[in-house]
Formats: sequence, C-alpha cells, structure tokens
Amino acid sequence: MIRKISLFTILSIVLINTCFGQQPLKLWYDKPAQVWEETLPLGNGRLGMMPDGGVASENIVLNDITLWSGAPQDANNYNAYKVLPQIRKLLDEGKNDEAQDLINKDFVCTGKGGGSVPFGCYQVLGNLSIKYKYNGADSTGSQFTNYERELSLNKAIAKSTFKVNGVTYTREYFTSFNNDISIIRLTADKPGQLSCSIGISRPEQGNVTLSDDELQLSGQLDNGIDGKGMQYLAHVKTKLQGGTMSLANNMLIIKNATEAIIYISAGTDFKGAAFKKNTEAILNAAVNTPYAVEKQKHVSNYQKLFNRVIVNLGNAGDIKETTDERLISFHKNPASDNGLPVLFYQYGRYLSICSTRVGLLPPNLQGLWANQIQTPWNGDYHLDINVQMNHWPLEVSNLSELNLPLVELIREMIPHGEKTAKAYYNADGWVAHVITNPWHFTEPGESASWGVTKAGSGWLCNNIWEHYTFTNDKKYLASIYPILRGSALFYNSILVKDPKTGWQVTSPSSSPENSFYLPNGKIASICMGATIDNQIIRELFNNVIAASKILGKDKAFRAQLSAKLKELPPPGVISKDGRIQEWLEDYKETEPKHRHVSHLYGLFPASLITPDATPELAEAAKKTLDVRGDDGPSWSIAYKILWWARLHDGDRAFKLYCQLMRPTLRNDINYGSGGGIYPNLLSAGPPFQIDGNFGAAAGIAEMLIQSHAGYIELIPAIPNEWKGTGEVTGLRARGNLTIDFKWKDGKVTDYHITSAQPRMVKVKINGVIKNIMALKV
Ligand code: FUC
Repeated sequence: MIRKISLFTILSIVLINTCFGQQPLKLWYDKPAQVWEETLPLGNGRLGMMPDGGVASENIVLNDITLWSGAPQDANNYNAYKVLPQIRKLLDEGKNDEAQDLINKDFVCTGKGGGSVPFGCYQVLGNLSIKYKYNGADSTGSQFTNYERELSLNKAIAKSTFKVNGVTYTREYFTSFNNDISIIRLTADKPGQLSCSIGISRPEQGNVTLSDDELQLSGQLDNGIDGKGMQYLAHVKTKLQGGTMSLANNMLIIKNATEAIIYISAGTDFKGAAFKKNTEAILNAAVNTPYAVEKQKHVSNYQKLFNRVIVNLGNAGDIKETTDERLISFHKNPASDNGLPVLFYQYGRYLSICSTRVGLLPPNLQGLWANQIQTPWNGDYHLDINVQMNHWPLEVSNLSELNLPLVELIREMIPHGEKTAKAYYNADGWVAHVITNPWHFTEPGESASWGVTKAGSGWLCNNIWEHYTFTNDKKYLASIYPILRGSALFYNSILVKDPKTGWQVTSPSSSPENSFYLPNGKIASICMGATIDNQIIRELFNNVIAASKILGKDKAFRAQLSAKLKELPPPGVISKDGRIQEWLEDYKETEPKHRHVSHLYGLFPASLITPDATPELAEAAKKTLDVRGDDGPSWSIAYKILWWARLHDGDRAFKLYCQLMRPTLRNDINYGSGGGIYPNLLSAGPPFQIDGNFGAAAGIAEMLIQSHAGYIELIPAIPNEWKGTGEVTGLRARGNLTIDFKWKDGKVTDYHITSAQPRMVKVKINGVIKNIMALKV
C-alpha cells in the first residue's frame, strides 16, 4: 500500500472537520466555579493559572512548575549495607517480619527523608484576587445573566462572559507560549464600565509590595536547613484602554476602563539566579507586544504541538450540554457520546503540553497545578507508578519531546543514586526507590512497608527506553546508554540466589505498597524477588543488550547480562488459582483488591506478556485483574484500561474508562476505591492527581493503536461503542512512524504510514499481518 501522505492528511483533516462534524474541543460551564476542582487549568509548561471566573470577585490560582521548598539533601544511611547480609539471611529463613523490623531500624533513609523539608513540597505560587465593581443598580454583579465559562483546547485559552446591568463583560486568560507570561484580558462592551481592584497573596512566605505601577509578590521558601530555600518573584502589571489605574493598600485599583490587560510575570531561582531580571524583562516584552499579536503567537506556538493529532470516534454527543452535565450523562449512558472520550483524550494531550517543557521539570503528581502549600504527597515524583504513568501518552500521541524533562531529571539523579547504591547495597551503578523530587532524592522512604521498593530506577529506564523505540534516535540512545547501563549494573550486582528456586532475585524486595500474610499469620511487605522486580530486571537487561548492540559497544557487559538473564525468574509465575503471582511465593495478600497491580508490569508498560507470545500468562493476567476488581484511585483504574487494551479486550477497557469517568467532588485522601473525574475533567484519586488523566489518555490511544509486539496493530482493542466509524491522524508507532487510519463497522478501511526513511514495516490489519512500505512524508 503506497500512497501519498500529504494528500491523505489534507483529505483526512477536511473530512474529519466536515463529514464527521468535528466539534470544537472545549470544556464549558454556565456558572462560575465554586470549588477549585471546577476551575480550568491553563499552563505553558512553566506557569500555571486556574481562574474561577467569579462575577463579584474572582480567584486565580497561580503556579510555577519549579516552586519547591526543601533542598538537596543526603539522607543516605551509609551504614545500611552492613545489615544487608543479616536482612538477607532472615529472608532466606522465611523470617520476613524480622527482616522488615531490621529494615525499619537500619535500612531506611535517615532523618525525615520524604516526609517534610528538606525533601520539600511543590507549592502554590499565589492567588490573584480581583474584586469587581459594576456601574448601575447591581453594583456587586449578583444579578448576572448569560454566563458562560470555557476552556478551548484548540487554542489553550480560557474565557468567561456574562452580562451585568446591560453590559457584556468578557475575560480571556492564557499562559502564553510566546512571551513566558500569564495574561488576563478584561473587557466591557460599553465604554468605561470596567472597575476592579487586583491583589495578590500567598498563604505563607509571601511579601506584597507596590513598586512604580505594579504589584509584586516575593518570598523565600523553607529549605529545612537554614530557612533560606528557593526564592521567587511575581510581578502584576496592567495596561488599560480608558479609565484610570492607581495603587492603594497593596492593590491595583482600576476605575471606569473599557479594557484592562493584566500581566503576571513570575519566576524562581531554581537553576537561575537571574530570575528577578528575567521576570522583569519578560514583563516589559509582553506589555510592549500588542495583545492580538501575543495571543496569535501563543495560539500558533501551542498548536504546533496540539494539532499533530486528530481523533474522531463518530457519534459526537451533545455539546450543548455543559461539561459537568455531559460527564453525568456520559456516565449514565456511555454509548450516547463518543465525543467525550475524544475530548478527554485530547485534554490529556493538552495537559501534557501545558504542564511540562523541554529544559524544565516533568509534570508532578498534580501536573503543574496546586492550590495549597502542603500539596498532597508533597506533589512529588512517585516512582512506583505515578510519574511513569504521567508520561505514557506522550510518544503515541505525537508529543515525544515532552519526555525529555523526565530524561534530564533522571540524568541528574544518577550521582545521588550511585551514593544510595553504595550506602545500602555496597553495589555498583545507581538506584532510586519510591519517591524523588527536583533535588534528586534516591534513598529508600521512611518505612519498609512502602519505602524499600527499588524498582523505581528500573521503571524509569522503561520510560527513557520507550522514547528511543518510538524515535529511533541513536544519538539520544547513546546519551541515555550510561543511565540504562548504570541501572543494569546495579541490579546485576545485587541479585542473589533464591534457595528454593535457584533463581537470581532481589533481596530484600517488595511489591509496591502491598503486603501479605506469612505462613505464621504475621503480615509483611518485605520478601525476596517480588514479581515486579523480576520483570523490570528482565526487561532492562534485554534493553541494555539491545542498546549495546545498536551502539556497537560494551560486549563484555552484554555477555554478562545475557548469562544472567538465563537465571532470572520467568516473567510471571502462575499461582494455584490461575493468577500471576505478585510474589515469588504464593502468599495470600492482605488486600485482595489493592490499588497497585505491580505484577502486571510485564503486560504494560513492558511487553514481556502478550496474548500471542505468552498466552498462558495473558490468561493469568486476566484472572489477576478479575480478582483485583475494577475500582481504585483514578490512576489504578487508568492502568486497568491499559492492561485490558493490551489483552485485546476493548469492551472491558471501555468499561474501565466509564468507571474512571464517574463524576465526583471528593477531595479526601483515598487509598482504596472511588477514583473519578471532577467537573473540570481532572482526575480524582481523590484528591486531584493528574496521573489518572494521563493514564486514561494513554489507555484510549492503546485501544486505537499498538506497536509493542513486533508489528503495528490498528484498532486492536476497540470497544463496541466506537466500532461504527472513526478516523485518526498523527498517532505514532514504534520505529519513528506516523499513522493515519479510518475504520467502519469495526474494520480498518484505510490507513497510511509515513516514515522518515522509506522502509518496510509489519502491520496487522483486520487480523492479517503483512509487510508494507512506509513512505517519507
Ligand atoms: C502511590 C499510590 C497512592 C497515591 C500516591 C501518590 O503511593 O499508592 O494511591 O497515588 O502514590
């Protein structure tokens, strides 16, 4: 099949926008947000903004992805390795509980580790508050009409409009992808009708000052050492049409204007001592750029990423319903609205583009958006699923470069991870355990029950390897090879022989955050060779062997790993009741419905278990998921979408997707069941945790295309509801390939694959595998 991409793509876009009646991708509401979980997230990869759209008064939560308390610390216990032989001996003897006690005593991080400073916390930058005054009978704006509030995913612009005293007010908000600044434009459609006062504040460590014609918020966060942690500064300045601006009581007072543009330029000294100068320079540049030009450049820069992918699943639903109502309707009747999954998928792409940027930090537990000082779980980077999941939609969704901030964070972690490897295991290479932060924490966490899982670094290697498999970029591979090698070196040097099976395993080990009953009835988390460790090590060794061959280096190490591979446990051991065992021993788990299902790592993100190559393990994976149940925090439900997609059960994957789309406003901290979606379509663990958005976006993509099993498969797990007609352009497959395709009645009717270099690729179309020529664009 050889066709020209350019014509196909153009036709597709035209068709999608006409025949399929593509809706504008927007979230919209008919009232202001009452709670933060109703506000709409804007971001340019660094600065974030969440306006509530209030009429009488408005709060806009401000963020900067780099604003962290804490500081680099060394919480390694450099004597820990001395107790390692004793821990291992106890485990060999089946005394896991005693081994766990010893770990709690001598094998966790020193001091507070991950609990508080100096580990630190991702924090809100500040709150911009605007109090409006209306001319006429209704001076507070309590009688507003015609209210609409929206977020356009097509343009990355939020808007609110309403009428008070016969005047239509419009507000536009964007965090600019042109000048690196947040902008709000307030307008009245009648001259001189705009009056408001603007203040900025922060719950702590925030000084507000007036300087010339601007407001400033500045401060220094606690580093846990001498109090002199990260510094930040935010400028607020306005530009008016008509009216006057004065300063009083730490506020900007605007009277009788027709238009007011508010600029918020903010920055921190994270890796940049010149932040004061820079924020000022950015402010001046933005103020001197005409609004229309700034907006147009913002949109066009954003669209360079966003417009790479179009998805249409037909049966587009009722866009006349507000998004919160639409979510409720979808949850009641998922077959009625294929437009919502499209919106949700594209929202995932939008959130990725907005919450990270090449050269900065990866999205944290809340992406870029936090409204508190003490963000849940410090808003950190959890390494036992969460930060990895945040990156799963990127490659397939044609946003490959947004993986690079994670790659760089990992690269910077290595020197610290090498110290941790020595301190606890007297081992070569590097390791990271369960949590990290911008300060490169790699130590075990404070408690054996969760903190000693050491799969974190190996799991990160999966993400950075997948960036290679999708891009085929050898230069990149050469640059990450030392990271992969260092991780393999670590695992290779800590493996020990399990006396029962003879396999080479990790000891101590644990399966993320889960525990089990020992034969004596006691509960433990610590074991030897948890399945996730075995799978991660197998996958990593395979990848390092492949990388060293591609790069033509490291023959001796490659041989060592190849030999070791033969002694590793298989990718899964099937239990008596037909499930994949979570641990080497068939322990009874304390929580059969536990949110983590870490022993299915081999099914996704790894490709060690596939229905074709390992049918028995695939069946056992199904049984594992059935017993575990479909509920959990949002990230757990999202993960289950991905597993069922890999098991080629589109209907079950869709059922999980519908489960995730359960409307909620809960924001208590939840470890069990009950994940869902807030009115602003952000995912609730609860509380708000962005991994559910990203995991589900990856899940939707995985239902439409897969490329991990040696060939590209189109609509491998399409649910009944989406079979009718559908069309996709711009999704990516491993091997640096871009794919456009269409289907009807569950059968692919047209497809096109483009490659940077013309070459043969293997595809599975409507159940038949064939080789086709992929052409250059
Ligand atoms: C892991 C999960 C929790 C939560 C936390 C941030 O510990 O088990 O559910 O998502 O990360």
